[in-house]
Amino acid sequence: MHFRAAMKGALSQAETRLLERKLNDCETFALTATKEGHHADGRCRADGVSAGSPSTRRLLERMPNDQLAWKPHAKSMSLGQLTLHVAAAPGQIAALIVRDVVQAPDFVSPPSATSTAEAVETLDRSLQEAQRVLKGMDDQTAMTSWRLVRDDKNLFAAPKMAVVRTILLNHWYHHRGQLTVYLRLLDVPLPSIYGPSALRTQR
Ligand code: NI
Repeated sequence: MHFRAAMKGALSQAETRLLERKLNDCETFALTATKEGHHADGRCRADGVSAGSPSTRRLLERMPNDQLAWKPHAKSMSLGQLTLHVAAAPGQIAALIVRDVVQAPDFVSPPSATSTAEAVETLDRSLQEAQRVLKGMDDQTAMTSWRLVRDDKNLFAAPKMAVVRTILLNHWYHHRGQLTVYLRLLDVPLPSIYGPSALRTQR
């Protein structure tokens, strides 16, 4: 609440309403996940995805088609690779969560988006898939164990609910933040995500 009060003085009314809505989305999800544990229903889990989707779509729409190969560092993903990863991740990870045991993928040279339009279409399909999976996941299933293995060796195990929170949602938000830095370095005007960007008038 102190955070809300502090932010209110610095924002316009419209921006305050947007921030309130985002905070409410996040708090609803976080409180249900932590206080009620297994009583979190599939709809709430899916809300975690839908809360982030309009701002992610606005971001992807701004990816410049002529900079797909650009990268901020030799070891970084290219803009096209990062954009496609942000677009595809929710659906791909949801598809993995449906299963109980998953073979670890090889994390080598991720594919690149070939255009802004492809990235946005991929995001739309990916979010539909993630929401379909999460809405259909009942509480009992959400608390069952999910395992990542390589051959017969366990690499990671956690309740499916925790995998949704960390690998599906937190990981997605992490890469979206990374993408905002790429676009900033390329001088692309950024949309508002959690409050106004530095270029309020160019949203
Ligand atoms: Ni990733």
